[in-house]
Amino acid sequence: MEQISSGYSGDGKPMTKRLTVAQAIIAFLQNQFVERDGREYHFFEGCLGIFGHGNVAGIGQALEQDPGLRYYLFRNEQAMVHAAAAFAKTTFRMRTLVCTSSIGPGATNMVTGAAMATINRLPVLLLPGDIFARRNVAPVLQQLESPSTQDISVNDCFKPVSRYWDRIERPEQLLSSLPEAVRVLTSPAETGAATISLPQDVQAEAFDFPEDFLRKRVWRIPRNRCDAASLTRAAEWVRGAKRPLLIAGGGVLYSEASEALSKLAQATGIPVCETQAGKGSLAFDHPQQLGAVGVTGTPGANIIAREADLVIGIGTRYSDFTTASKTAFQDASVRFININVSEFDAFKHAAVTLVGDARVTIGELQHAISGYKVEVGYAAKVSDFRLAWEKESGRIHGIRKNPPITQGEVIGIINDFTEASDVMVCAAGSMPGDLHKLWRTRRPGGYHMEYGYSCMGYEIAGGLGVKMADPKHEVYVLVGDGSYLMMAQEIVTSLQEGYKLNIILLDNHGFSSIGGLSQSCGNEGMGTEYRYRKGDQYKGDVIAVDFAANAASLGAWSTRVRTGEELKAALAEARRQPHTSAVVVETAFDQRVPGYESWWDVPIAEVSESESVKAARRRYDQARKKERYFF
Ligand SMILES: Cc1ncc(C[n+]2csc(CCOP(=O)(O)OP(=O)(O)O)c2C)c(N)n1
Ligand SMILES: [Mg+2]
Repeated sequence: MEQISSGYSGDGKPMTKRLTVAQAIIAFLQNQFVERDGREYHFFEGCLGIFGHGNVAGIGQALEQDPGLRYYLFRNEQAMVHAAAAFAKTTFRMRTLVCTSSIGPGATNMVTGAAMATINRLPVLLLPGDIFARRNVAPVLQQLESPSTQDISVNDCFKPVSRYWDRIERPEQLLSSLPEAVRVLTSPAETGAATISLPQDVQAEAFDFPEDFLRKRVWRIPRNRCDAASLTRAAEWVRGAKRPLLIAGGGVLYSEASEALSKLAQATGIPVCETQAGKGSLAFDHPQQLGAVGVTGTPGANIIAREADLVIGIGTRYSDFTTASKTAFQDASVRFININVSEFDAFKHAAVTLVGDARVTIGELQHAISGYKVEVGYAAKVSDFRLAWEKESGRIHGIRKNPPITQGEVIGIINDFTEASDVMVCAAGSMPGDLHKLWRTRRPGGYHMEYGYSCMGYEIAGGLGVKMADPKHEVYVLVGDGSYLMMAQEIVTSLQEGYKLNIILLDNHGFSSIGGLSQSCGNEGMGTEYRYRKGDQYKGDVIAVDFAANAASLGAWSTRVRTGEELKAALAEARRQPHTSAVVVETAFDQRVPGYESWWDVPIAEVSESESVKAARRRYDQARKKERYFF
């Protein structure tokens, strides 16, 4: 049994350890653990970083002296945060990584990553260096000065994108700040980016830290139960429902509630659809699984949603992609029950709020409605939609075109090639919509999509974070040419660390997604293709970037393919490779997987000289009439 210390030495003085602020942080972080369902985890598994004068002598010194928190050298600070968040997502938020940066640009490079982590509700601890607290040598290199205050630095930019923000001006502030940061990070309802700004001089200052502060601490991740009266009300609503629908969001996965959801769906026959973050909550072939819902949804899920009289949202924040910009639910008297750890999300759509952990609340709801089953006709409709979608997705997977081949075919080939234990990683462009519909997910965690922020550049860095969290899985990173050009450099880090990634780069010479969107808004796709300038426009030849050579130059094994057969052979070769590989496949820019039974609010110019824009505006005005408020 662990000794409980009185915290005092024999002579009555508190036991302390003289450490620098940076050394104390590194010692403290190593001793933070979380526990859920009787399993205990080290919460901070390592520290990703790039050193500069703002952290090398402080945090850098501490990490070098104490290798207990393993250091990983990255190539771009934004990518560090992506990797840390992807790591946390892979572990269902039970473990995460710390990110250290220098001051100035090193710090602000992390702001985009912080926003991404906070939006996706993923814990990451950011330790940007900051300007001198002492101030006498200001302005220091990379300091942004203000004539109106000395109490500001570029690190204030982290405030709106962090769930916790602090600046350590005196060593003893750590004693209250660090535990508060870990409380927020380990809170299922509050989690996101926690940012602790560390002035360069303060990092190196010594202080007598109480030994108790540095002792092992275990944070219990609770499975909170919901309010009993609300549960009774919710059960009444379910019993009265003719056309209920369950929406599985990311919260189902983070709570590891897939089995509970599967049981509820099977016992009641209530169909389940999935958001991007919730995809994989149920296996693709589960009898109640309707697949993706919303803008990028399947026909069955969207028709059932349109007609539903009761929507039970679990762990979803109802983004516009899920609600089809508030047009998805059209039944005049549709009502909502929301199961969510976060009160903020639970109250959306004027729902009955079951504020609690998804797994226990699903179980309690099932108990409260025991005996309830949807009518036979409704169950039959759900299974007809399932069969129809199997046929339609099979058709898209099976489209065979001469090169350049279609994205649907590429997705089908990769999906068939990969195994249940593999992980597919993606984030931005036209692939997320296609994958949401088409990818046949076989286990929770097998589908890793960053679509809260849909941040171009996440893919390779995120894939690395996934691999670091669970190296026994093969990781398949699906990345567009646009995203690759934004952030490919962590290929080098993957080789440095021996974490293998299977990258598949779909080269359609530009932004197919935004090109399609531009056209659907009545425009001509200006600025969405990678072509040489010709006069005022980009109408010259395609700019032939040699992506295979680019990936090879960073150290990856790479190859270029044009047909489906070549792709299959390349995937097999990549699998045999011991290190990171990149398979570059040219795909058609304008052969897109269609949308089904849904709509997305992207406002169209109210006045224009273009006939196609005017027509798009008329369609838009019509479609917007379906947007609803729920009171
Ligand atoms: C950092 C960032 N900048 C801009 C966007 C807006 N955006 C969304 S998709 C996209 C194009 C992506 O191009 P590519 O990766 O080639 O994918 P494709 O659309 O061709 O499938 C852009 C510019 C974004 N999501 N993220
Ligand atoms: Mg592209």
